[in-house]
Parts: sequence; structure tokens; C-alpha cells
Amino acid sequence: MAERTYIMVKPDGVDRGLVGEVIKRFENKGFQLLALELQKPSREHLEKHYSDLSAKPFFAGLINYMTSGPVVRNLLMITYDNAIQLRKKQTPLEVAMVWQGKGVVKAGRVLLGETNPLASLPGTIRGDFAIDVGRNICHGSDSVESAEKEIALWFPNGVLSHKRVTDSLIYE
Ligand code: IDP
Ligand code: MG
Repeated sequence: MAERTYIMVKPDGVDRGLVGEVIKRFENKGFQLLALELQKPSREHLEKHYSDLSAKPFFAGLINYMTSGPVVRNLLMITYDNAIQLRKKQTPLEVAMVWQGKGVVKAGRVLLGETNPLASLPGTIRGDFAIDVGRNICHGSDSVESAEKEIALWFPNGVLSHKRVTDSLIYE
């Protein structure tokens, strides 16, 4: 199977309107978008996603960051006397994506930049748009193996696979 990676725009990146910037850079490079979804992950889901980091001192802060988000009003029900009940809830919004292409795991990390945005060069996503490590706006898988694990976690119903017409213009 062709190499795939899991790329995610974190809640700060979604709120700041940087989803298009992230997509643009992967598209410009020539990688192929296989899946894209705006998700509202639970705290448990994010703890699973970052389970490798659960012993780190910043883990609690990381999960708080990843579960931060706008206050969303959910219409719950219309009761018998027509009173409308609203539930206000802080809801994290993550944009989950799968990208495919030759060397996409490593190249994706290059497009993202260093974990610490201050150490990231201009031209990278974190280098161009972020400052603090705990607000670094995007995620990218660090190996082919973790990519496949993360894709299964965020897209449990699977991901389409299709051959692009443009592949012959991008690959020799
Ligand atoms: P990565 O996102 O570049 O792969 P990881 O080491 O996997 O970096 O860490 C996951 C996320 O945890 C980072 O993107 C960042 O948001 C956060 N993080 C990593 N190290 C620190 C730290 O030292 N302090 C606060 N947050 C951190
Ligand atoms: Mg990582």
C-alpha cells in the first residue's frame, strides 16, 4: 500500500482559521488527500491518541489544550410546553486528515516544522504561524507504523483509496 500519514489541525489552528493553510501546503507539494473530517473528539479519544506521552509532565496540559474549544450550543429537546432546552458545552474541534504519497510521513513532518515553533524555520507551518510548543496548531505522525495506528483511531470506518490522474505528472 502507498505510504499514508495522519495530519491533524489542532483546536487552536481550527479556531485561528489555519485549516486551509495546512491543506494548501500538502496539496502544493503534490500529496494526495484521502480523508478529511471536522471531528469533536472526547478526552478519552485524545488520551488514546497521545498514550505514548502519558508519563510526560506536560501530558495533562496537552490534553487540556487538545480538548479546548469554542462553546457550542446543542439543541437538546423541545419539551411538552415548548420550552427549548439548550446545553452549552465547550467542544474541541479538530480537523482530521489522511494524506498519501511517496515519503509522506517524513516529508509531512518537514512541512509541519519542529515540535517547538520557535525552533521552526519560516516556510514551515509551525515556523510561520506559531510560537509556543503547547499551541503548535498541527499534528503529524512520526512513523509509518504510528500513522497507520492513528488513521485507524481517527477513521475507524476506513479511508478511500483512489488513483489520481495527476500521479503521472508528479511521479516519474
Ligand atoms: P510532535 O507533535 O512534534 O510529534 P510530540 O513530542 O509527539 O511532538 O508531542 C506532542 C505534542 O505535545 C506537541 O505537538 C506539543 O503540542 C506538546 N508538547 C510536546 N512537548 C511539550 C513540552 O515540552 N511542553 C508542552 N507541550 C509539549
Ligand atoms: Mg508526536
